[in-house]
Amino acid sequence: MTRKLPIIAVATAAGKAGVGVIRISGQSLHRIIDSLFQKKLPPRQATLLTLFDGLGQVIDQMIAIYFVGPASFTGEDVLELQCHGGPQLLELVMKRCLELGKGEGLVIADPGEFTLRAYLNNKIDLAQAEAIADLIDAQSEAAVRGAARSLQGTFSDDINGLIEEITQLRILVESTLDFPEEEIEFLENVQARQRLLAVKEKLNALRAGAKQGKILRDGIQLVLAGAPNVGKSSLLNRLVGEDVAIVTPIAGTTRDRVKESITIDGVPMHIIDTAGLRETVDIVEAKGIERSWDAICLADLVLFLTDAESDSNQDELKTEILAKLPPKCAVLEVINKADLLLSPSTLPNNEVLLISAKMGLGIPQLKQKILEIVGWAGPQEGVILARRRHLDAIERAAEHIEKSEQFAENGNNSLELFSEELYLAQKHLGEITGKLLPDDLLGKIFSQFCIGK
Ligand SMILES: Nc1nc2c(ncn2[C@@H]2O[C@H](COP(=O)(O)OP(=O)(O)OP(=O)(O)O)[C@@H](O)[C@H]2O)c(=O)[nH]1
Ligand SMILES: [Mg+2]
Repeated sequence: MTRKLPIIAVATAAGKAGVGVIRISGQSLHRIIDSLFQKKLPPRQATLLTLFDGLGQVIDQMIAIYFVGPASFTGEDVLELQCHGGPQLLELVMKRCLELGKGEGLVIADPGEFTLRAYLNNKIDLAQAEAIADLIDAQSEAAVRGAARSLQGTFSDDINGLIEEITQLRILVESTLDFPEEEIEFLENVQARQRLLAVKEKLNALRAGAKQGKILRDGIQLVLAGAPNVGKSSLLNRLVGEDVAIVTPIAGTTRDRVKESITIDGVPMHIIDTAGLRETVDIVEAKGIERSWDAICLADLVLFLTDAESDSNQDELKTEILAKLPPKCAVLEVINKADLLLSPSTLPNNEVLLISAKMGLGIPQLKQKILEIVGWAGPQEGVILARRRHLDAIERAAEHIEKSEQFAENGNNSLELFSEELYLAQKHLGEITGKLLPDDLLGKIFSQFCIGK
C-alpha cells in the first residue's frame, strides 16, 4: 500500500477529447524527465515539448508542467503531461514513459494511488481524500458544492474543532483528578459544565450536517410499491419525465424492477418501480413479485400506492409491507388516480397524499413530502458531503459523550470513567479525518499550568 516507486496514469476520462492528461508522481522525477525530453524543466511553468519514440519519430507534442515536491498534489515530485486527447495516442505516450522510466522503477498507478500518496504525505486528511472522489462522482450542483467544501477542509475543521473542545474538557478533568483535596463536584465546576454543553452542541450540529451531507451524497432509495394497476409505473414515468416503464390497463404489466435516478432539489432519488404485489400462479410474475419484496426491504422510503377508484381494501397489503420493512425505512401512503374522484372528501384522512400520475396532479406536493420525510432540510449554506462511515463515527462519538455525561453526574468517583469516555469519543471523531489523536494530552496539561502550581 505504501510503495515508494514512481507511478503513472492517465488522469483524464477514457475516450476522445481535446486534451488528455498523463500524470507521473514520484520521490525524484528529474531523471525520468531527462530521459523523456533530454532537458530540465523549470518548476511550475508550462513548457511545450515533443516526445519521440525509440525510432526517433514524433509521438506527440505536449505541454509539460513539473511540480517539485512537497509543493504538489501528492507531496512528491509530479509531472503533468497535457497531450492531445486520443485514447490510442495516450496509450503510446504511456508506453513510451514506462519504457524510459523503467530504470527508475516507473509503474502504472493503482486506482486512487495519487490521492493515497497525498494523504500519506499529509497534504490532505482522509475526509478530504474522500471528498475528491465525491467531487468527481457528484450528481447535482449541490453535491458538487458540498464535496468542494469538504475538500477545502470545512468538515475536517469542524471535526478538529470538536476534538480540541473535548481535549480542553479532558484537561479540566485531569486537573481535578490531580487535586482531589479540592473536592469540587466536577460538574459543579461551571467551566466544566459549560464545556460539556458546548461539546454536545457542536456534536449535534456536526451530526445534523453530516446527515444532510449523506443524503446529498448517497441520495434516497425510493421504492414504488402496491397492488397491480394502481399506477406505479405511471408515477415513475411522471417523476422521471419520460416513458421509461411500460404502462397498460392490464394488471401485472411490470414484471421486473425498473430503476431510474432523478434529482429533487439537488437530492439524488434512485427510484425503483416494482411488480404489483398479489397472489399469482404465473411463474414469471411470481419471480417479479419476489424482486419487489427484495427492493422494498432495501428501501429508504417506500411509496405505498393505492388506487382512488378501487374499492378493494389495501390495508392488509400495507400491514404486510410495514411488517417487512427495516426499522429505518419510512412509508408514505399515496392515493393515485385522483382525477377519477368526484369528491376528494371521500378520502380516509388528510394525512394521505392524493395525486394523479396520469394528469400530473399533486406531484410537486409529493416531491416536497418525500424530501420532508427523508429529513432533507432544503438547500443550505455550508452543507458538506458526508458518508455512512462519517455518520457512524459521529454516532459512536455521541454515544460516548452521552455515557461520559452520566459518569460526570456521578461525581468525582467516576471522573476517570468520564475522561475515558471522552477519549473514546475523540478516537471515533479522529477516525473521520484518519488522524489518530496524538496522546500529547499530558504535555498540553502542563503547558497550561502556571509555574509553581
Ligand atoms: N385515470 C387515471 N389512470 C391512471 C392514473 N395512473 C395510472 N393510470 C392507469 O392505470 C393503469 C395502470 O397503470 P400502471 O402505471 O401500469 O400501473 P402499475 O401499478 O404499474 O401496474 P402493474 O405494473 O401491473 O403493477 C393504466 O391504464 C394507466 O393509464 C391516473 O392518475 N389516473
Ligand atoms: Mg407497472
